[in-house]
Amino acid sequence: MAGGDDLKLIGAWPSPFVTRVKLALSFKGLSFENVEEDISNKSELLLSSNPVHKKVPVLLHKGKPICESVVIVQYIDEAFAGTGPSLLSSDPHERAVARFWAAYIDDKLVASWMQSFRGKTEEEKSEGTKQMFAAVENLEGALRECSKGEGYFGGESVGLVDVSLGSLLSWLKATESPK
Ligand SMILES: N[C@@H](CCC(=O)N[C@@H](CS)C(=O)NCC(=O)O)C(=O)O
Repeated sequence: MAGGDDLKLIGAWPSPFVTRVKLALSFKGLSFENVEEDISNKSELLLSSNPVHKKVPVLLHKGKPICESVVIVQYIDEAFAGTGPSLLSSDPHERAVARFWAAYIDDKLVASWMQSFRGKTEEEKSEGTKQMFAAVENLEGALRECSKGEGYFGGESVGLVDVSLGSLLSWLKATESPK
């Protein structure tokens, strides 16, 4: 594995956003030091590395912090372009489409999903659920188009959108209705 001491990930294991970064590091075959954060008692390292949002994940590369999971995944792909598979296409249009859907996942799917269980009223929750299903439908259409009949949003190999969406599987399990 490449990377070694140069990469330190400030994370918290239940976070799907942290999982995104772990998936990207793993697909690229990069080793890293995992720094588990207590988000109810944030460390000085987290606060000084991400003073704007004060959230995990933060990746430290040679001591320099990079924040926001989707930004970090793209950084990993660029900074370690010669290592492992590419998570973004070499084609600018395909890259733009992947970034569009990665943003859609956070702005529409994650936001409505959170509303479906954190909404203040039953109406707010059910509106969240409705919007979440609409987002899933749009993503299914996008998968059909982007995958070109192969298994992934990235075509025949895993890419930014697969990593962004795949990281949410733990949440899916956790929020599934009991049978
Ligand atoms: N948009 C951010 C979201 C990160 C995020 O929400 N992290 C949560 C853990 S799942 C966090 O650090 N929460 C601490 C807080 O809100 O104070 C990303 O993609 O990295």
